[in-house]
Amino acid sequence: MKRYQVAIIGSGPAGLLLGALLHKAGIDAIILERQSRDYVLARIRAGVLEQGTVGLLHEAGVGARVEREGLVHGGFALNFNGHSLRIDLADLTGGKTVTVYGQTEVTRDLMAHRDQIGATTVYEAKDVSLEDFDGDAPRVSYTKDGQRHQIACDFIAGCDGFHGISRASVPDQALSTFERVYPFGWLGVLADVPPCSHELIYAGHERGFALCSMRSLTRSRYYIQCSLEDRIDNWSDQAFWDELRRRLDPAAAEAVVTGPSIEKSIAPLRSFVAEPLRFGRMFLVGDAAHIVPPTGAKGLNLAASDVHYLSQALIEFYGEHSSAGIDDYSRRALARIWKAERFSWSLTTLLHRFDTMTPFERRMQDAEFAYLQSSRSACASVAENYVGLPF
Ligand code: FAS
Ligand code: PHB
Repeated sequence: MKRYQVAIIGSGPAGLLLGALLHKAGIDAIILERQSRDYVLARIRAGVLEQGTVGLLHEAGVGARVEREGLVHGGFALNFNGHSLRIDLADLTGGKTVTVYGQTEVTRDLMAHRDQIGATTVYEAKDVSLEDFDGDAPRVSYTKDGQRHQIACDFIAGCDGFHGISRASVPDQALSTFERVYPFGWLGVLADVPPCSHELIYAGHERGFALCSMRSLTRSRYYIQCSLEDRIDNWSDQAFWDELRRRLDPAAAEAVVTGPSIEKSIAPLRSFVAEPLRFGRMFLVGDAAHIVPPTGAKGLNLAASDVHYLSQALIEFYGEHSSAGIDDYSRRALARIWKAERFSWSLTTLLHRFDTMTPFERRMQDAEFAYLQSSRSACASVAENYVGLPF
């Protein structure tokens, strides 16, 4: 039976980044991924990286392209019923910024790096199962090209996302979960048109939320809040562009350049946390452990901070023969996870239209925005969360 020090389940950003950081420390890890490489790369997801995430890519030796091609943003705009408020990130956080660089590109860079270092990744690994992870000799089995394989390892990193096998392998009684499912989704469109603004615009409008983002100066990413019953077939490109413009302030609406969509998808929104994040020799990382509504641009960045904590803990275990880090992983990661959950939930509550909102709750949205308009401290709170709280 083949043996690896760490078996990583999932070749998304969490699994790939963990593999890169462990390799750099001389720790041998295999990645088992259910889908094909191309399937993983075809997913259009996050677009904003915190400085800490960019720092981890550099630490892993994968920072060159994001440095070259990433768009550094010093602020973003909040639009609320026609009023616009710029959150000056750099000014409010003593110079911190975010980098606009698609998750697809992060994944592409990490996959290319893994190829260069010759580390083992098994794509299209089917029916992965985790065995004896609550003992001292965990094993992972999977089927590849019809052949069943089994590997031995010291640790399992469950980086397999919200619908993965890792969290599902934990007995119900050993896990506590906390969830809020939002009564709406986001309809996202990717188009090769220049962005309508040089910075992101988060718009709260009585017709619903809208977000103007980008992937480059020639490729834009837009979202509008939609109902959970909506289907992408209900939305022609023209219908999307018209609705987007209705939800933006006049200047931004005027600046929107339309064009054919190259991707169109609807994502549900949920807040979710599983506790704890460690079960014997198995750890939950990234979306396997938590989900945030994308309003705060935290999903990918939270996966990165989990990886930071777990890679440090495993490096300490192998390098210093100390289990202090792995014993503390769950507590440390959850402390930052819950703060990001709070920020993502609060921004989602401020900017979206909830059919169930009472007139009082609608006034609370108005008052929250009015407070932001009148208070540097309130804006500083949004800014320090948006750029990413310290690891
Ligand atoms: P991922 O889900 O990316 O990766 C998990 C991997 O595990 C996948 O490749 C999957 O195929 C694999 N896997 C699953 N089950 C397996 C099994 N049994 N065996 C082997 N492999 C298995 N975040 C933002 O910050 N901003 C956004 O705008 C944003 N938009 C999103 C839109 C959508 C539709 C979704 C679903 C998420 C979005 N996110 C966004 C969050 C997203 O970016 C995640 O936070 C990020 O992908 C987390 O990375 P991972 O934890 O690696 O999980
Ligand atoms: C994106 O560009 O996909 C994006 C940016 C910021 C968010 C969510 C999504 O908050």
